[in-house]
Amino acid sequence: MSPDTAPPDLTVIIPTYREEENIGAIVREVSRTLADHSIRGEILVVDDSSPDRTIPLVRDLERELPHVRLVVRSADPGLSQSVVEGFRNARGAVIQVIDADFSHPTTLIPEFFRKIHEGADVVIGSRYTAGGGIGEWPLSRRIISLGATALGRILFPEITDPVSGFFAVRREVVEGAPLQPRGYKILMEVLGKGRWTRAVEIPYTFTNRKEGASKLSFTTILAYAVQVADISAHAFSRREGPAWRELRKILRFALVGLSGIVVNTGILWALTERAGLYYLYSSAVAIETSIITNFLLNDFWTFGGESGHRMGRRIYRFLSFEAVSLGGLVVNMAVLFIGKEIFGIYYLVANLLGILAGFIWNYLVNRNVTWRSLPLDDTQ
Ligand SMILES: Nc1nc2c(ncn2[C@@H]2O[C@H](COP(=O)(O)OP(=O)(O)OP(=O)(O)O)[C@@H](O)[C@H]2O)c(=O)[nH]1
Ligand SMILES: [Mg+2]
Repeated sequence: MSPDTAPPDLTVIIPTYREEENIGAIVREVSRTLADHSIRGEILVVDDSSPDRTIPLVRDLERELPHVRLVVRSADPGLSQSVVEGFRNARGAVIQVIDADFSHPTTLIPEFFRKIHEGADVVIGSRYTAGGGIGEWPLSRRIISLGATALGRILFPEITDPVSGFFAVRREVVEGAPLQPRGYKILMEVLGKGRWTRAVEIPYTFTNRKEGASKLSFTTILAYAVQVADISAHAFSRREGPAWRELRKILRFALVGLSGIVVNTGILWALTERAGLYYLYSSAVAIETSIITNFLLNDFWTFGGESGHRMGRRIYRFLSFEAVSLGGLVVNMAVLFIGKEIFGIYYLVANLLGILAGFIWNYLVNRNVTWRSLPLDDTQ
């Protein structure tokens, strides 16, 4: 392509490593989809020096199709690194990322493109929203995928598939963003460090690759956990953006919980020592009072800052909070019991684990039920 031609409207990045069986067919299929919808697009294949025939095959395609380009990388191999290299080389105003192995339906690309034009900054192909799905995955892969998704959803609760490999962004989202690509979960990095406000999801069903084996390993999972921690630290230091708004809720919720301990202890002491009440009666009053003060602080402070939709009236939120707190008590005691009786952990230590589990329970259920906000978009 000569440098003086107008830039394309869309860049489709296809990262590849050893994709000789798929690359020709996928490039042609994407190409046809773009032509069918009159989208002026380019296809950017980013390859990590595959030792198979991927590179010569794409070279042939480059000669045959003017809108196909190949970038060959020779250092620091990796899927995320390759996608970021693609971002740097992309000329389109909209950037789409898609796997080479037909896991992602190319026919949806025009819909991604349209959503960006309708105002979305990020469009995510989701396996976990209504209408989406995964193929025949073995149980272990299902569990790992769900775990990774759950971890990601702590920071981006409204996004059902924050680790999807099938997504599109407006170019400004990633341009100049301090991305630190590693591992497989480039979308998390984009959501954590890119500039965006509006994300939209499109359901799709993941199709298994026919050739080759999955590369998922323990190190992949570890790298992902490190990435989530890094994104959290980034959000914390910037104090802006969607991930920061979530982190702030978690921190506030924790502070409110600590204040509840003070209220609980104070009332227990006062009623027992000053009012001469039997300590278990004092405790009942102390617990309920701290639940009420926690609720009020969370309702006005932790979850009160934004104008998002909330479940019904305050009284319903309060009843929900009570029920969730009761559940938290059960979780706390169950972990204490299992830790002590089954794993033989010293009971005070087991109780700390119980408190942590109870906190996670309380936060997640209250965040997503008691103070649930509306879904991101009207598409679901
Ligand atoms: N450039 C580059 N591309 C990669 C690398 N690893 C994977 N890819 C490509 O990234 C896409 C997704 O990789 P897959 O191996 O299909 O990952 P997956 O879908 O999680 O696993 P399976 O399909 O089960 O193997 C494919 O297009 C791969 O060719 C890499 O290290 N560098
Ligand atoms: Mg795949």
